[in-house]
Amino acid sequence: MIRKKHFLIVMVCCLLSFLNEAQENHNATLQNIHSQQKQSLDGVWQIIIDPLENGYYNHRWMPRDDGFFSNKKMEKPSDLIEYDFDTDYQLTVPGDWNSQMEKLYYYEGTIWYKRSFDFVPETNKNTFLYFEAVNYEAIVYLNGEKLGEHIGGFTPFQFDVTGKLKEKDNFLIVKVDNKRKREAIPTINTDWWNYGGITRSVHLVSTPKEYIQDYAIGLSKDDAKYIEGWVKVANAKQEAIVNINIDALKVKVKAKINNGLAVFKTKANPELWEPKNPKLYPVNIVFDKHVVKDDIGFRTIKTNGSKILLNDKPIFLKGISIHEEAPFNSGRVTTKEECLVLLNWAKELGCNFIRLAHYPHSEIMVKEAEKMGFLIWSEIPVYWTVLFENPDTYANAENQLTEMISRDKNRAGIILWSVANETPESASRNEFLSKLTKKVRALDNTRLVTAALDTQKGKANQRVIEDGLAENVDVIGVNSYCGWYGGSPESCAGWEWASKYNKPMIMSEVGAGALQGLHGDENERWTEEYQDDVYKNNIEMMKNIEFLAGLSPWILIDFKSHRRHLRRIQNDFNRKGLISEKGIPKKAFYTLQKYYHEN
Ligand code: GCB
Repeated sequence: MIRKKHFLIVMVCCLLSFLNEAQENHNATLQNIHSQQKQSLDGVWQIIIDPLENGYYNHRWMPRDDGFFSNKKMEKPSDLIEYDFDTDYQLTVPGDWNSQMEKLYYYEGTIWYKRSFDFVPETNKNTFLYFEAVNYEAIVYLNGEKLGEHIGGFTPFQFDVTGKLKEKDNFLIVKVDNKRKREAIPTINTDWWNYGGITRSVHLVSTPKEYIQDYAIGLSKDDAKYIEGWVKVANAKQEAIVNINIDALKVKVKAKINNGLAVFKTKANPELWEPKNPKLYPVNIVFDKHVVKDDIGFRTIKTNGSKILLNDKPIFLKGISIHEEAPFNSGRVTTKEECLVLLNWAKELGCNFIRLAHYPHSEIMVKEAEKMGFLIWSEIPVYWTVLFENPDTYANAENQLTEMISRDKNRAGIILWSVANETPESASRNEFLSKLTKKVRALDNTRLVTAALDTQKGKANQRVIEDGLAENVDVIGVNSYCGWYGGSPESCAGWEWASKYNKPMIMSEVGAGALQGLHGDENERWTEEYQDDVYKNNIEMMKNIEFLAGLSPWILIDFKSHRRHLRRIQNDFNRKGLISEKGIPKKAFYTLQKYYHEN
């Protein structure tokens, strides 16, 4: 028999640290689609490469009403239709186009994707078309009708297609455009490959008519004896009940819906999630016929002076930065196996922390990392010199931030939301980024806010962290390339750091380039010995930074970048990886590993 106390629900809406996002984010996509009834639209798609966008614009540069989305076919021999998806090229989804077809290696522009499919409609169900990510702009059409658009290459979006699907021969057409734009997020200039395409999976997700749309569940920030959260139910009757069951903790909550939202707070005594014991509890959220299952970890994350506290205990973050670059073949990561290869290398290195740079990685990457006990830094691509004065640029950044937090808010592994990387100081930048930090707190005040800064001032071997944004973040990320972009490697050990802020600092980037297999003198750039020397000296430097709470050197593996032209060494790769793109560790890998194992 279930004892009465387990039904105890404390309705303290306004005090709940978890409630904010439910109120702030009205357009949230379905939470945790991987636990829902779905049909995959992955596989081979027909494509048309359209650099002039004449599938969209006519010769007067006006949008056509008979664009490629109408999927016209010749009916009689005299017809003039200058495209045909079904006899054109093909690409696999998920996947970037640059690494699937030689002629698309450098391509930036529009490609039209088409996929036909059958569907078995069920009465009393809703259907959503869900894209895990498309880089960068997507315009989506179903059976010739425009469903909508999405901007931003790394976060999910969906359309309600209930009642719009036929049993046979539906055709879905997506115009994907990865042209870089000055006002975009990221902007024109980045140090990674602009992989275009439907880079992550596409699904049709079915839910009951009254369905669980979203939820946030975690340990109470202010009182770790409680689990609290909210469940958002679409089309629910007022005062209907949502059940939240965590059997292993004997938690059985019945929460009443008020204006679509069921808020709860209940006593519980979970084993706390931490890197050495990444305990996740199966949680069942039940509303009428709709059941969503998740595995949720419970922990708190805070700062105290220059310390980061996990479950109220100081923790030093032994990290590594990771791009979403596939091991062995490069290109975008598309499978769980590839995620696991990257994560296992980080484990082997001795990490308890990963910085997922420079944009939100896939949901599967985050979930696998959490299962393996990694603390995670997740960020949006507000990178270098974006147009800080432009309100549309801000709106775009805020939207990507909201979508990132919305998708991953139930992941105990994520402890840091980062709003930017290496942005140049100015009044407009400070305003832009402090607005973003406020937005993070409004959406989720249970985690820490950070940004990777490169604003250090100082002469000779003195470095002072001084940045208008530092006041606004909880944790200061510092990117510093002593021994590579400035200073000789041996000078780094003698660098002394000071901070104007009583806050933790993470050395969010530090590193040097080396071509795996190239050996020589430690003064010779690009050799493994040079890179190793930079690591050794920077480690000595970091040992003397009292307010250092962790590091995430740059970077786990060599990755493709349009900025890296030195053919004999770089061959389009940024060579700062500790592991080559073929999976072979360089000397510095073992140096960092030794440091992590000894500390
Ligand atoms: C940085 C950037 C990172 C680059 C790296 C480099 O500071 O944050 O995206 O890849 O330097 O290798 O120059």
